[in-house]
Amino acid sequence: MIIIGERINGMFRDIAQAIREQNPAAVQEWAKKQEAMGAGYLDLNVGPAVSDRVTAMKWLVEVTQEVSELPLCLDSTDYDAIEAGLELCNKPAMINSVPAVQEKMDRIFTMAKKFDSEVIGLAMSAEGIPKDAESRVALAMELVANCDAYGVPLDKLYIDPLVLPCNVGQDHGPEVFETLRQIKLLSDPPPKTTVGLSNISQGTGNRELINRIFAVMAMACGLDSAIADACDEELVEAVATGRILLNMDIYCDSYVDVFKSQNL
Ligand code: THG
Repeated sequence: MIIIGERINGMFRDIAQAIREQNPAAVQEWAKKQEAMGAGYLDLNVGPAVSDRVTAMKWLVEVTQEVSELPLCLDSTDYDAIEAGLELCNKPAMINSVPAVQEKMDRIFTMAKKFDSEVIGLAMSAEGIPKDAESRVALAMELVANCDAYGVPLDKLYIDPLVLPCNVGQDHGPEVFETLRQIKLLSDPPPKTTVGLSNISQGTGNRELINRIFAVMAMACGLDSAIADACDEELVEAVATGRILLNMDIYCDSYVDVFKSQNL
């Protein structure tokens, strides 16, 4: 499983302040730290408090690329901000995200084709997030069909079944695992999968423990990547170990260090 580092997000106070003051220090520090811990991508999200999201996203892309070569995952519901960010990316990036809503898929898959981007597709419609796996998989199928119709290779599509905090949506957990299993049967090649891992523990105690256990359970159901806390040492160790047990990496005594050095 690939970790998409979640920390450059204006939801965190230090990043919100960095954007406000146009001071790159905190952004660049987190970029380097997450890369050193083995993150394979860096999620960039300007956060909820920014008025000019286009300018803020462009700035995040620029200052992040000054210190890291990792591919970026541009995280916004503002597609103008995503497009402006993609113009500046030095290498193909990931678009985060698009729901199964036709006019949004039209714009995002056109953009993905133009910029050779990967795309995170959300298992939600204009009506919201369904609970049962069957409905989530049906929305995933719409995303697959549109991805294909716009000529974007299916292995560039990541389906996110959408994870809710377990203290409010506990009954969604098994549906998310079942959705992950079924997504791999949708097409050949199948789409990849991702989740916002830290969502599962928002507002709970034992956050790191819940994140870690959810991650390895989801890996066993076919989870390919997660937007997650790359700086949580024990999470990284759990993911590296999961990769060994799923025979995705070859065992050696130093496999955790090898995982961190690879930015898979
Ligand atoms: N799917 C996709 N993209 C996503 C999400 C998703 N992007 C955003 C989010 N969800 C994933 N990223 C985070 C980042 C931080 C937290 C949760 C998810 C988090 N933050 C602390 C909190 O809310 O308690 C903030 C604490 C602080 O302010 O210091 O948990 O699901 N495709």
